[in-house]
Amino acid sequence: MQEKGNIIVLGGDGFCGWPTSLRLSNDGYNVTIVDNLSRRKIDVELGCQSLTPIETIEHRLAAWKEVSGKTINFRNLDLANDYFELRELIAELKPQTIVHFGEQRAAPYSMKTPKHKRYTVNNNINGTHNVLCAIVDAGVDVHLVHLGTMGVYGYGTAGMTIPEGYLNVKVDVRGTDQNLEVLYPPHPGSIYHMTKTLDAMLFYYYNKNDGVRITDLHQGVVWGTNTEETLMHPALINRFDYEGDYGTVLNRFLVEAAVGHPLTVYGTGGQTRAFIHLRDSVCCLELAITNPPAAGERVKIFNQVTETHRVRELADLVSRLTGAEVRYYINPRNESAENELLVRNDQFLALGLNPITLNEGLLSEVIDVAAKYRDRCNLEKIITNSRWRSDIPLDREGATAPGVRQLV
Ligand code: NAD
Ligand code: USQ
Repeated sequence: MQEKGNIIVLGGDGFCGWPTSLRLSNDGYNVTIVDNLSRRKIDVELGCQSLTPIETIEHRLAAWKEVSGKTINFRNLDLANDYFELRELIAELKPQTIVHFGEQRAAPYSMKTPKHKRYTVNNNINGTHNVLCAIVDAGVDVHLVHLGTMGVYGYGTAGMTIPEGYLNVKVDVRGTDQNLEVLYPPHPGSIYHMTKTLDAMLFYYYNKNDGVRITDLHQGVVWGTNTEETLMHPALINRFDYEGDYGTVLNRFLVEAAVGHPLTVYGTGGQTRAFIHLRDSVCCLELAITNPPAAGERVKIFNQVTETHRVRELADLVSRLTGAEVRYYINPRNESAENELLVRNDQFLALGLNPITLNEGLLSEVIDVAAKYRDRCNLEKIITNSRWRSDIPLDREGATAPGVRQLV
């Protein structure tokens, strides 16, 4: 395969970053992972590990070399603090692309305590700003591809379809309507989501002032666990979060079903969210990298989603497939109980994305992984102890019907 140039993957040891790093290496890029392994340290803090037994980064990279013959380099740097090392690395490698997964990404973790709120803001905002500042400081023309979130839009759309980043508005200029395109108004629902809306402002500024070429990917909830590459060797296995802070809804339901825990629907389960399978997430990254913005182009924004689902419908689907009991818990979050969600994703479709949609085969694949490692599941860690406000009660019991335990 033809050598394609240098790519730095920030946060390349994580759930989305690891399979993406493997794919880019397979594609012929010379990949360097930068990660401070903070996610592994948070496992220790939470007293809970990935459901799948993940190897050390050194063993992961050795296994990749063994099966693919390719080398992925690794640098242990903290994006939020190791500015000079990061700038030197960018100046030395002159990467064509930097992919930025390196943030604290769990909304419940970001809401646990003031310490966790401050950590999330310091880590994510300083990290993103350091990356942008270092790109300009190093004087390298880099395409920065950032993993953002659908949560920047909020999930209530007043019946309209959410556009890809920019909204057409009409303004009244001395009695005449004029059309304007503005950044979609931010509407974050957690401290974590708020950091992503602030990232967007940093991108806007560095693109306008310094001409940094940036793509911001507004990704939905990722589900699944394997990609072609992570299946190539047992030591390449991807992390699989299921506990109350980092586990995301569909993967949690699939693990809960595998270990015989009731499915944990929050509130009425009327929340509708956008989803994407991990394999499509990796595919979208490849498409974003090979379709960079031109010099002088504004920040490119893609909605990285393939479908939307309502939480209680996902629970019912998993229950039908597995026989698991569905339980309704007092929602620990401050979010709309019921919402519709319509989202555009035309840009990735136009670039050739062939979406993987929810199907029983893929759900069963995740259930099989969950069943294989069920003995590693710490049942005590499934119910979250994080909540959006201190007056929201923690609910460890749940109820068999929506509404029974709702707050009045
Ligand atoms: P993850 O927590 O598994 O991975 C993030 C990685 O970044 C970890 O390996 C962590 O150690 C590293 N990191 C964090 N702060 C760092 C710092 N200061 N310096 C160096 N490394 C640092 O998360 P993920 O699920 O892979 O998510 C990656 C990105 O994708 C995040 O930015 C997240 O917001 C976004 N995203 C994820 C999902 C999802 O469902 N997982 C959905 C939408 C968007
Ligand atoms: N939910 C349940 N039961 C659970 C877990 C979650 O009902 O056991 C509900 C939540 O209340 C929420 C929805 O499911 O309404 C989604 O929650 P989630 O934990 O799956 O996802 P979220 O907190 O939004 O965060 C995840 C990722 C984050 C990413 C975001 C994309 O952790 O990094 O940015 O998905 S999005 O949701 O589109 O904003």
